Amino acid sequence: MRTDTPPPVRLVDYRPYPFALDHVNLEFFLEPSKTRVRNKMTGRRVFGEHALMNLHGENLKLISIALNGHILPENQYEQTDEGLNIHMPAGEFCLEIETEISPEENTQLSGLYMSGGRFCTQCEAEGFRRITFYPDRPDVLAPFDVRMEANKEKYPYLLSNGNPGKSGDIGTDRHYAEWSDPHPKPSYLFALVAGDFDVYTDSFTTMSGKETPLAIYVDKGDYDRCAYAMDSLKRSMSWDEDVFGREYDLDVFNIVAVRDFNFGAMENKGLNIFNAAYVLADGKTATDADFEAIESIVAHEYFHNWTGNRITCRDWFQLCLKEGLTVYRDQEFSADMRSRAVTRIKDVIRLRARQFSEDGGPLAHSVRPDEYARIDNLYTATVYEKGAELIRMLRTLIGDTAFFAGLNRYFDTYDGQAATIEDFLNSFQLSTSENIKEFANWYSQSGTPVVTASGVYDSIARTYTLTVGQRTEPTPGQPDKLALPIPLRTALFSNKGRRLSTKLNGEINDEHLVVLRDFEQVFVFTDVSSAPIHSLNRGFSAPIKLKDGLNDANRSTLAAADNDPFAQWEGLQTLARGLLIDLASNEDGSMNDRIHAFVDAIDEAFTAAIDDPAFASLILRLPSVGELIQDQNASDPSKFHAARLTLKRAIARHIENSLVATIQNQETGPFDPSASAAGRRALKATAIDLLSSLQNEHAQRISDNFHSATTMTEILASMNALGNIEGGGAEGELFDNALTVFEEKWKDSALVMDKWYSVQAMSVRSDLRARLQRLCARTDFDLKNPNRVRAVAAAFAMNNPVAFHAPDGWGYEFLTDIILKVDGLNPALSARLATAFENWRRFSSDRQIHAEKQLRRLDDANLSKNAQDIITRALA
Ligand code: 0A1
Ligand code: ZN
Repeated sequence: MRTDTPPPVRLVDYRPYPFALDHVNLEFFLEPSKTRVRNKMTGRRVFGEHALMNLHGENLKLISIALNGHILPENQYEQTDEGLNIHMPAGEFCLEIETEISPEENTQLSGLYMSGGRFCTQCEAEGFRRITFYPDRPDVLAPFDVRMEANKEKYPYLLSNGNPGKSGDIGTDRHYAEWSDPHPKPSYLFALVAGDFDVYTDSFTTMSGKETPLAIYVDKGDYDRCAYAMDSLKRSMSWDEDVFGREYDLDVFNIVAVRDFNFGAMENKGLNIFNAAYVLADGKTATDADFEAIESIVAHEYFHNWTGNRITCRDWFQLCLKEGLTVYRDQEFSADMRSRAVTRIKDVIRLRARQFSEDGGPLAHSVRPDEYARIDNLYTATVYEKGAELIRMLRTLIGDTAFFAGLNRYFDTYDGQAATIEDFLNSFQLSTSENIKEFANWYSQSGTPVVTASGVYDSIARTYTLTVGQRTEPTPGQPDKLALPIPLRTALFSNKGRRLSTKLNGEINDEHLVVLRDFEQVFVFTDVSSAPIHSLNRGFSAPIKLKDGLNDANRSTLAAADNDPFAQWEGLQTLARGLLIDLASNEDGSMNDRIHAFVDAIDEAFTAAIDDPAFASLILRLPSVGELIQDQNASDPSKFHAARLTLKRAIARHIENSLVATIQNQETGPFDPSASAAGRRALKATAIDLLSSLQNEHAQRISDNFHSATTMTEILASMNALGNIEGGGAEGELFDNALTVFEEKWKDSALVMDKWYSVQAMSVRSDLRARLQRLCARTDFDLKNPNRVRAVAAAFAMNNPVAFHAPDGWGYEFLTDIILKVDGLNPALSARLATAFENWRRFSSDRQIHAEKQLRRLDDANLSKNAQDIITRALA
């Protein structure tokens, strides 16, 4: 075990930087093995008696330092593992530092690195210090001027933040370009790209009439796969003007797609850098999920221009200030572009899968934590997704008018600055008469509140007394929990399924906002005409776990009657969850009546939803194994898998004809990426999945569908289904045959081949271990490419719980082997993979023994600080 764990970074230790930078001038002499960086910072000491200036620096070769035009003598500065400390005079300064770096040796993909022969950068959170010595903290803002010089033939495009300036040739084979970003920014938003690309261009005229050229830079040959990303960008720009009143603020906007990237994308000012997987799409190579992700990530990065760039974070504890708000904005955008109900359902599925499991395990932390060991590990579902839920709740609590007034006040007050959550909340407090003081506790308290509800009807007084309580389990470092303000959109239905108009707090309505502020509270509805069934947390108005005290019959009534599609879906999910959990521990057939009742309820809702195929497909979706095991102890994922299979079979048998007809429904005409066409394909994919639960009965049909399908969504759905039809013989051959055909067709397209890898890694079949080993031995399995590693390791560990948690521990061992190999190359990636162990203590004791063995193996391996942080917390 590591004993030299460094002390954590603490929010209470925040101190403003004593120096201000007025201007930064960067010059790059780009060579893959030796890039020279000249950094000229002008500024002043703002306060403080100590004249020591701390500059961060990592993996840099220092060439020279000059202060106010003179070479700095060595006794005037000190170089440490973390950077430079320089003795500075009072007043203004001009500091010039020259360093050398080796982009081609940078496999961490943080700082300046090479991808596909091109230079690119990733500076958030602390990558800029791998480029030059600098106060690499988000509260030091400066306007940047950048000059790049490089070989002209190899790197014809030279890009950076802001607006383009002069460019020209130098001698015969080199050239230069200058960029100037007038908006003061922190170093994490710096970006540089140099290389040869296909360039897809367009333009957008902003609300004040300014025509802004837009460009997407992609690998040569990928030009035809840019249209959807460009269209998404233009729709995002327009939506941000319409809904939030925010206009773009530079002369150009550029996006660059790179093959090797640790995350989805990065919002660098005016020069967003993307993982190519979230830019490139066409009707042949991309699934509808890809189109949807591209739309939302392009929007997300663009929206950061205001929420993150114009107003940034004072320190990294405030990360949710930009991320939670920006995720909220991109979710609203997707809801407006697509179906609001379907978008909300998908957001909730994701929240439950990723954030609830994080919040319930050893890696739980609050949306704004008090301390962290490694900043890279704070880019979590909690900061992003729960952070977005907090914004949504705030809006529900204070109403639309105060919400937009508060947001505008925030933009007006903090534009050009680095802000805190307090600044943000204060902007809303000044715009509403609601007291939102307690709301701040949502930011500091971790864990998912469990809300319980029960009601009593008084037929004489015509009242319904609803008792609602909340409890949050202890989480690491937080044994005692506060009561949080929880807004619950609530409706009452008659037992015939009619929505009742009732009175609460003097207001008559058929839906009320019940705000639970204490640990337990009683709400009395009056004018209640008959014994009601309550429907709580409609639209998932709060990120909680609800125990609403209803029985299956109540739920079926609500599911059939509710006109709110989210509530209807949620009712069926709750029904399914209860049934699956019971089914997993009852193998004796005693559940048949409940199964039949459930299948009838699903059939009714499905038939009613048939005109909205996207929604209909979600009606047919059962909670995932990952979701089902969350609240269980000593769990065995294979039992939940078997329970799901039983229920899927029952559904499939019941609506078999309709599912077969859905599959046979061939689309004609050119590919249509719209939400409605995607909805039809989603339903088809669900039909394929359900029919595959009947094993070889429909295997041939699914295989035929694979061969005749024209869209990637259907092709992948068929391959997935074949992968899960267990058994050797013909069915196994159908899967392998499909894989061979697919590989032959797409072997030269890395992003498509990632799907080929993932389908196999996610398949539940007895030959999986050997299959995974074969995959990892292939020459195109590149440990330096995060997409490829994730296509195998993350797909397996995060999306194949049955195999990953195999009782003999081979899944844990397989992941550990990969983490050990990746860690030396890319710590951000290995740490992310290690989070798959987060809930290891929830599993059966045999599994825990194997998981712990592998965690100890990792703990002993002297891993990177990032990976070690995850392992230490998982083992604590
Ligand atoms: N800020 C970017 C993505 C991002 C994620 C993690 C990072 O470092 C660990 C850095 C950037 C976004 O939200 O899109
Ligand atoms: Zn973001």
